Amino acid sequence: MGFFEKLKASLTRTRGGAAGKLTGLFGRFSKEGEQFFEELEETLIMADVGVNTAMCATDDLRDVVKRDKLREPAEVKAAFEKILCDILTKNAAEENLSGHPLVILVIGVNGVGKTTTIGKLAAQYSAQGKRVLLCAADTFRAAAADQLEIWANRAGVPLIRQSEGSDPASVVFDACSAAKARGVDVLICDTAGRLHNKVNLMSELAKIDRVIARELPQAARETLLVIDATTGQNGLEQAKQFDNAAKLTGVVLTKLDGTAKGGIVIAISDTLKVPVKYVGVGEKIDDLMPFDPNDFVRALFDNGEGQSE
Ligand SMILES: Nc1nc2c(ncn2[C@@H]2O[C@H](COP(=O)(O)OP(=O)(O)O)[C@@H](O)[C@H]2O)c(=O)[nH]1
Ligand SMILES: [Mg+2]
Repeated sequence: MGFFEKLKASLTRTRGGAAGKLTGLFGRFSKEGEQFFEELEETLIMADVGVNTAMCATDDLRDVVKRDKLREPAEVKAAFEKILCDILTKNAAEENLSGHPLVILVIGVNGVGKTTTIGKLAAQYSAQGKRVLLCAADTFRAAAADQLEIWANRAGVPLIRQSEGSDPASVVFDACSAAKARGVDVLICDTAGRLHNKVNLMSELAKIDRVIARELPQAARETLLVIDATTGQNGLEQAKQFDNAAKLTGVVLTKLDGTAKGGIVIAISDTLKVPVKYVGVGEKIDDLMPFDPNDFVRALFDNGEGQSE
């Protein structure tokens, strides 16, 4: 299955899924006037789009419908698809990934899928012929490095680790040295997800950041925040903490296969102002896909029964 099919499968899995509801709603546009907009806002909130974003998107549609005198459900739907696409693409930051090597720092709370995502990314870069190195900077539990090692083996790439409880920045230092010595193209660092103390989190990430900047000054840098789609608005709240602690370049939204409410993608883009770069749609090594806003919006409105209501 491709990105679109997998996404569609998850968004339409339940009868109450976001996709089916939205499509049905647009079919009733002309008959219901203002009530349509209220229902739209409600449906978006229920689909995890978030109150603010849902309100703004609905207001935008109201304006466009009025300005362009739209009457046909298909026109209104197309206008709304464009509004959602704009939200998803407006934060596509200027990429500056020209340096070498590429160093990807992967952050996020426990259990969201960081280690799994790193394994998937490693496999993708490796398949592109890049020399990949993984760094187990989640030193909080020995099991974390063990789990990353399993993924390193699956992806067929090497791993740098130290003993449990060692300083994460020191593992990153080792990994940077190894990256230089071995001519690595992509270094991906796993980090601990505990969030008990924001000051700790910030100082730990800052320290790791300084080590990378000093050891690999020519590196292109990427900091990916991993968010579990099934945690909805809670996940978004946690994400804001990480957004304050590190300069994010992108979001990976995992477990999209586990929710019928795809709206969280829109909430993230609109709230965090960073692009969603990848989505996880399963636990297997090839279950990570680059995020495509147009495909996503199309999947959100495709109820799997063609254009029927
Ligand atoms: N269904 C599904 N499960 C996922 C996905 N990504 C990760 N997981 C699962 O989520 C759990 C936690 O993943 P892990 O990588 O250990 O999270 P970490 O604590 O952030 O490193 C594991 O059971 C993974 O198999 C995904 O895209 N879909
Ligand atoms: Mg982990």
